[in-house]
Amino acid sequence: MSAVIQSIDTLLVDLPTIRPHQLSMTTMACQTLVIVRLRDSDGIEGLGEGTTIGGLAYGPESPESIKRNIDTYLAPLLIGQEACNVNALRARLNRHARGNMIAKSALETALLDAQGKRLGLSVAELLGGARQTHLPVLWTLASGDTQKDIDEAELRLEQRRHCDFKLKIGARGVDQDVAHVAAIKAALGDRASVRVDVNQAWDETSAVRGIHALQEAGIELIEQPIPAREHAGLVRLANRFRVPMLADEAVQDARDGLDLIGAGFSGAFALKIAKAGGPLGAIELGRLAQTAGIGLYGGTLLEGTIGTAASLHAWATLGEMAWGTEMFGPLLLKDDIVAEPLNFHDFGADLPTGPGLGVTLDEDKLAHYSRK
Ligand code: MUC
Ligand code: MG
Repeated sequence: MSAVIQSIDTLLVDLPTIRPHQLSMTTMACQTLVIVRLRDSDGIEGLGEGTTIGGLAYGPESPESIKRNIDTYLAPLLIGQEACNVNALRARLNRHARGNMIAKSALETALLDAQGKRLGLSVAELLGGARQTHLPVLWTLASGDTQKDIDEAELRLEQRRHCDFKLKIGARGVDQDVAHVAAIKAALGDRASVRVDVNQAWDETSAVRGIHALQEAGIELIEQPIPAREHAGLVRLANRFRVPMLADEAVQDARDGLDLIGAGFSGAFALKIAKAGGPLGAIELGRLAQTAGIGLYGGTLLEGTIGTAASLHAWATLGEMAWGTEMFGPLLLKDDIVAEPLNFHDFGADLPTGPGLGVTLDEDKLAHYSRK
């Protein structure tokens, strides 16, 4: 079987969110998807997607830089190459281009989608096989208003859509944030697991004060309380508190994972295809964590359906994750660009069935939401 990569097109797709999504670094009213359409000489098309949060608010790649860097540098490295060997193509991208992990993730997703379609296998099957077909999915409460967040959580519980909630904090003072989180936990009680994501907003002293109060309030997991590069501080916090720490921005890929494990970190790692340059790198980090006894969490960079499906296929190969997943991205968006949305029910999402990602585009919607 052989095919050559013929063309790679990228599109910026702007989709409004269902409500403002308030995070420590920005408030989102819209999400921009960078959609990749890769076509091979045998007529097969692979789909990929890259997203970030709030332009340059979250990290060094913006939707516009992802598109430009794929168009100018990364696509030319792939065009004309044999399409079937994703490992070799991934190595080629990494050899010739540094960083740009979200752009690489979008391309790797498209390569896997195309190869799965070619072989008649789902991406999870291509990656060795799924160990779960319905994955737990939490919901993020980030309206910025305590009562609205409680009402939203009650609705999600009633719909049996989510029973785990992550609260985005760090935009306000520590005491205000703690009061907000404690009020939500008190309202939901034992009916829901409540976790927080500080998105690097605290220094270590504030973190000690904040985490102590959050632990007392019954919060179950503390995500990235301090800046990404402060590995030693994160290890100190993990050793100091009973409530576990979840490393997110601190652990991009297996290299970071090894550093944290070597420094004595205990707790959990958030895997994201966008951080690790695609599903293969995220699985490498996942396997390392499993070997070291670190809990797993399937993370999102608020991808739409294509990136979310790619992540679900990757997480499914890892077996049960101690902290479930947050693959709710498509539910935060007012509309979708795929023909059949993912199926969210009973506190989780079904793994789409193949071939490839198991996702097809709605061409009218894609045209409607694409940036002109
Ligand atoms: C992050 O930092 O975890 C995940 C959920 C959400 O609302 O933002 C993301 C990114
Ligand atoms: Mg996070």
